[in-house]
Amino acid sequence: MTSETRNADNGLISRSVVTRSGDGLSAAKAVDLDGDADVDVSANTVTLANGSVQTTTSTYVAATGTLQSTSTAVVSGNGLSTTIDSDLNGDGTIDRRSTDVTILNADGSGTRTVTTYKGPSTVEGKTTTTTSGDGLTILTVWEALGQGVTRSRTETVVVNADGSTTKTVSESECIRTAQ
Ligand SMILES: [Ca+2]
Ligand SMILES: [Ca+2]
Repeated sequence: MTSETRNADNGLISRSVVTRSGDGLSAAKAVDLDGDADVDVSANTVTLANGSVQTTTSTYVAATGTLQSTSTAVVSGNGLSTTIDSDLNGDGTIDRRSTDVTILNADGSGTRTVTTYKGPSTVEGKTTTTTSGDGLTILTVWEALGQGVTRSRTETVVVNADGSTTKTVSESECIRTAQ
């Protein structure tokens, strides 16, 4: 499927081409942002054997067509886990990684953990949000692991007898000395 934007003189402004595989498990999108027929952004989506969906987005230098950056996102089949690997300078080495994982418990409570990395494996920061089964208590903990700072925030909502609600927020910060 091709979609184009043209100016009043019918000159090409931009073009986007989407190609899907016959089995529907993969799709490729190529976008020419400036109408010069060179692809500036491409996105390839493929469904992996375990049901996860992987999308690789690449940007290209307009003048030379060389690879500028790549970002690969993998979303689990149930949607509860996302990993994004970014190669910011197109040299094939991952510069940033982030993961976003949600665990749902039988009682309705859940924990979502978002972790950012420098490079593929050095943890930079982590945010953990725990929500109670009734949804009335939310605990958020921030860890800046490189700096040894942890901050937390607890939000509790109480439903009063007259139907009104009272929300209590408490925050704390703990600065650890470097080990
Ligand atoms: Ca172009
Ligand atoms: Ca890189």
